[in-house]
Amino acid sequence: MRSAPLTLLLSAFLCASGCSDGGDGGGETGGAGSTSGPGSTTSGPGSTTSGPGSTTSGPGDTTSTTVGPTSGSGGAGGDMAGSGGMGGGGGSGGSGGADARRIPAASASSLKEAGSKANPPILIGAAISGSGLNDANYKRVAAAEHDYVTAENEMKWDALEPNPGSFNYGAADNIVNWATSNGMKVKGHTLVWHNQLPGWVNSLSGSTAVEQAIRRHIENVMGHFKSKIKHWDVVNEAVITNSDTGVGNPRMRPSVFFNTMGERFLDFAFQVAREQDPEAKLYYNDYSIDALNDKADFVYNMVKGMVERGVPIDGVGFQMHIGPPNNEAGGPDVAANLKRFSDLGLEVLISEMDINRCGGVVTAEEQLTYYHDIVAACFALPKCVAITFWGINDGRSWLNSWSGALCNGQSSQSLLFNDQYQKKETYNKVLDALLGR
Ligand code: 9MR
Repeated sequence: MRSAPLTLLLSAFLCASGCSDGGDGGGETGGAGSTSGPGSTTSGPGSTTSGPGSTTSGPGDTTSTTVGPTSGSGGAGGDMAGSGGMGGGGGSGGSGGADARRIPAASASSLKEAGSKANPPILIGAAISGSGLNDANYKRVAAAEHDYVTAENEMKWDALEPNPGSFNYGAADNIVNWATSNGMKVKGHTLVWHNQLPGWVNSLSGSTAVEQAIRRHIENVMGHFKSKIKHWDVVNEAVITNSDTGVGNPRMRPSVFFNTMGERFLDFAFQVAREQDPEAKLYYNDYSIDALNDKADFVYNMVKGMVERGVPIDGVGFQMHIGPPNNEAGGPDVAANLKRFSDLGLEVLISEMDINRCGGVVTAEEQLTYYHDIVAACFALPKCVAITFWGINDGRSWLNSWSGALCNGQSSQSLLFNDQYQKKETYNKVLDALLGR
């Protein structure tokens, strides 16, 4: 891995006023290997032949909000901004336009304070698990430092609709109610994903049955949470490459959705979501698209096509799982990559960040550099509206037991707090970046 902190910082700022697209990244050919992503137990054997293309149209409420710091009270895109609007700043935020910068707070004693006082504000999130909420220290740190929540597993299809048309909201409600009672916003994760699907969905045959299942699921789930959740990961991880690092032969991922409906399942899901809630922010979310590589290029073109067709997509989540089994993005490419998506008029989000130290692939020094510089790259873009970390403390990280993450039960040391919930040096680097230091 190459680290170039100065270059990245410069690049992040220069890119805020214009970087070229492209770059094909990568270079290595991916292994032939399995294409399982961070979580792919599924997908049919399916062909990788492309689907029948995309019909589209769409009621396209393309209110897609271009954000800009000049929007007076709005901040980063309508409801994305904290309830405080422009946070402590109160100013107009500069001259506006695509090249406008975010102005950092002068000081802050928590991550969420740094985020909410920036102008425009930026949400600071964490993946929250139901089991974590049984731990008082976990809850204390989560609420003190974050103002945005993603349920780690409790809002996936298998959890919410284990049998056709039969919905279980108990575990998800617990997290959502805890978040809202602590003044935190919630992002629903995730409506249409090949993984953590109940068996009955994978057994559906024919595009009509799959369309009906998608529609019922989205309408019911978004309807249930309508008053509390205004941000949704509508489609998750629809693209694969030969390697989970985002390199080699990018293509649509075989799944019950793609295999029956073709690529138009994406447009369809976003259109149904928009019909269900005209005000919600609707996101596409994926891993190993963090820097300039084969997968990021493919997703860029896919999303660009959706925007051009008027599909109601509001933004893209860059999961930012850095280190095994995912990409090792850490350089200036992250800034350039986020910038090109933002230039499509979309919001961008860092949606699941962690940096895995297992296997020694990422050194301690590189981890600190990456935490700082990647957060700084997002912060430099007014349309980067949220940064979510995938967990609170190292001891509970999904990576510790994930095959491919090289941890084998040891701590991935991947997050901002240690097992005693003390702040790590990684925390200080993130706070520095949020304060423009
Ligand atoms: O962190 C989640 C872990 O507990 C689950 O076992 C896993 C199963 O797929 O999903 C993890 O979260 C994933 C997220 O929902 C989507 N992006 C990749 C995340 C890490 O695998």
